[in-house]
Amino acid sequence: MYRYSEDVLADLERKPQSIEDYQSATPRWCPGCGDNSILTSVQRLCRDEQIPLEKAMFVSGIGCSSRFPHYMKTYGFHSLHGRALPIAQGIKIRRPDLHVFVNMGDGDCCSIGTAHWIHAIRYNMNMMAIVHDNEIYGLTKKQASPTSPQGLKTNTTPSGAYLRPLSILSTTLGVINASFVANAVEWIPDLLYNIIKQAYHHKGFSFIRVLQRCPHYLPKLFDPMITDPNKVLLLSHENGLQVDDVLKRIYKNQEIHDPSDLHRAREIASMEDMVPVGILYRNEEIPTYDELRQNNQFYSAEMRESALEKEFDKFAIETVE
Ligand SMILES: Cc1ncc(C[n+]2csc(CCOP(=O)(O)OP(=O)(O)O)c2C)c(N)n1
Ligand code: SF4
Repeated sequence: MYRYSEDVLADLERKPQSIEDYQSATPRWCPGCGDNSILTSVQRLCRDEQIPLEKAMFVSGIGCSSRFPHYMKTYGFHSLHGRALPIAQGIKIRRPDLHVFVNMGDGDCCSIGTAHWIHAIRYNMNMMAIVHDNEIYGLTKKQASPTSPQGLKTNTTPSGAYLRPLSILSTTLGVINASFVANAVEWIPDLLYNIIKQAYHHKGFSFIRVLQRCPHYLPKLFDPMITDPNKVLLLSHENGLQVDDVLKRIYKNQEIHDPSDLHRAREIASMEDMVPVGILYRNEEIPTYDELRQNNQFYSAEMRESALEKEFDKFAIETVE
C-alpha cells in the first residue's frame, strides 16, 4: 500500500494560520521597546508565508532581545550568550527542512559572539539572522556594547565610551561569502517587514541589522533619526526594496541602489550622517554551505560508502573455526 509522507498528511489537517497562532507568551519587554516591533514583523511574515509552526525554529543567545523564541509558538532555543549562530547552524545541518531564524542583541553578536558572526557569514547557510541593535547591553543594565556611540555614558564607561563604534554593516560586508546584508529601523515597520520578507526568500545567509530603541536605558538616542526624516536614506531598486509613494514623500533622501553593487554597498555602510534603510547587498550566486556539502567534490558517493564499510568492518565479529 502507498505510504504517504507525514508532511502530506499534516498538510491535509492544516487550517490557515493567523498571527495569533504564532503568538505565545505575552512579551515582557519594557513599554515602547523596539523588540516588540521586530516581533510583530516576524509574526506577520510567518502568517503571510503560512510557515508551519512545526517547521520554524527560532534560536537566540542571551539578552532582552534573546527572549524572542519565548514569544513564538514554534520551536525555539534560548541558548547561551553569543552562541546562537553555531547552535542554529547545527540545527540547520541536521534538519535542513526547518526555517531557521536567529535573533541576537548587538552585544550577543558583536562582542562575545564575534567569531561565530564572522564564520556564519562565511558558511552562508540558508537561514535568517536579525541583530537587534540598541547600541547598549539592555539585559545587564546599560553597559557599553561595541556599537555604543563614542562618548556615551554607560555603567561601564561613566565618563563616556572611549572607542568609535564598530560598524556592523561594514564588517559584515567585508567578510568573504556575504550574500544578503540589509539595514532596517524598527520605527518604520512597513520597510522592516519588507526587508524581512526579502531576507526570508533569499537563498543563503540573510543578515539584517535593525536599529532598535531601548527607551528604558537610552530613551532619546535615536530621536534625531526619528524626528528628522532627512537623516534616513531610502535604498530602493527593482531587485531590492520597493518603497511606496507615501514613504517616498516622507523620506526625501532616496537612492536607487542595485544590491549587486558591493563597492557602493560598502560606501553606503560607512556613511555617518544618515542611516540607510534597505538591502545593501544581495548575491545568490554564492554557494551555500549546505550545497557545497551535498555536492561534495572531494569524495564521490562510492568513496564515502567504502569508507563507511571499512569503519563498520572494525566492529564485525569474526568466527574462528
Ligand atoms: C558567557 C556570558 N557572559 C556574560 C553574560 C551576561 N550577559 C547577559 S546578556 C548580556 C548582554 C546583553 O546585551 P545585548 O546582547 O546587546 O542584548 P540586549 O539585552 O540589549 O537585547 C550579558 C553581558 C552571560 N549571560 N553569559
Ligand atoms: S531594557 Fe531596553 S532593550 Fe531591554 S526590554 Fe527594556 S527597553 Fe527593551
